[in-house]
Amino acid sequence: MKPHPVKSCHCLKHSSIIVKSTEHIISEHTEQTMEMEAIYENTQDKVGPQTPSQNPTEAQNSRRWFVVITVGLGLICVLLVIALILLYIHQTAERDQLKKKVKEYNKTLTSLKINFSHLTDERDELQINLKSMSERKSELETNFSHLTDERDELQINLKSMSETKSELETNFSHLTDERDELQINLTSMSETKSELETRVKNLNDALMKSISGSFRYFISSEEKSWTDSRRFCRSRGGDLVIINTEEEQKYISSLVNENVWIGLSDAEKERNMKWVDNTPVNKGFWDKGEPNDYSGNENCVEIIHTKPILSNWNDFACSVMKKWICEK
Ligand SMILES: [Ca+2]
Ligand SMILES: [Ca+2]
Ligand SMILES: [Ca+2]
Repeated sequence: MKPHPVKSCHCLKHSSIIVKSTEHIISEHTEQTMEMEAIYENTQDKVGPQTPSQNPTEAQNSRRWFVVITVGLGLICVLLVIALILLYIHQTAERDQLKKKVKEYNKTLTSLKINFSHLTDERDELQINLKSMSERKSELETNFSHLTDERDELQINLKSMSETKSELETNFSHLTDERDELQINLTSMSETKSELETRVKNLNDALMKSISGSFRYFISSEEKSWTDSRRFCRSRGGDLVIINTEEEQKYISSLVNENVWIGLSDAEKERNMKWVDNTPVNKGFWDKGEPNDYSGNENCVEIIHTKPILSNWNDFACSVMKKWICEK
């Protein structure tokens, strides 16, 4: 707070007026005194040395005036002192008030300094934060740039993959068409194969029928038990095939593409294999481990077409349906 200059000036102005008034009174009194002295001197000059015959009334009046003036001057001095004391008291109070205000100003100033220090610290902290945020911003901008580059690269890759996908889809479509075409061809070829197999079978049957009166070997196209197979061959003037030599074994093996019955069995006596003409087996072409009479129920012999041509015989259950070969 600033001191109150108007009030102070006002007080000083009053004091100055009082002093001036006092000076004026003193000045008037002095002039009056000087005038009286002059009158007194003139009187002395005119009258000469005072004599007892001087007018006592005038002397008494002069003394009375002197006393009055003196008393007035004394009163004025007393008033002046009182005014000075009051002025002193007033100024002292003002000074104390000003001191108090100065103290408050100092306190306020100290508080402002502290606040300023805090604000400075906060400003420094904010500057540090601003710097950190600027660095963070730069970092984020860099990351954003990298991400943008990666996004562009990914977009390029995506475009390339889309093109590849389209190309693959086109190829897939072509392959699908080719597959469908191949399936159609396969179906057609399967039908052709079935038709050709049927024709071959028919031709084989027709051939066998045409030579049934003088055939050497007959391979059936149907399946029967060993006994029924043999009955079929005998009904046509022959019997189930008898393999007498290795050459005949090779030839018969080359004719078949399925398992077939041959004219060999031990049905009459176990482990006494005999051909259908009751001749014993001179040389067998047995599969490994055969004949084994598995489960005690294998008395008729078959050729297994998947086995080697010189070791493909196997004894088997006679009731099983198989194709057969007749010999005449
Ligand atoms: Ca033979
Ligand atoms: Ca047997
Ligand atoms: Ca067997």
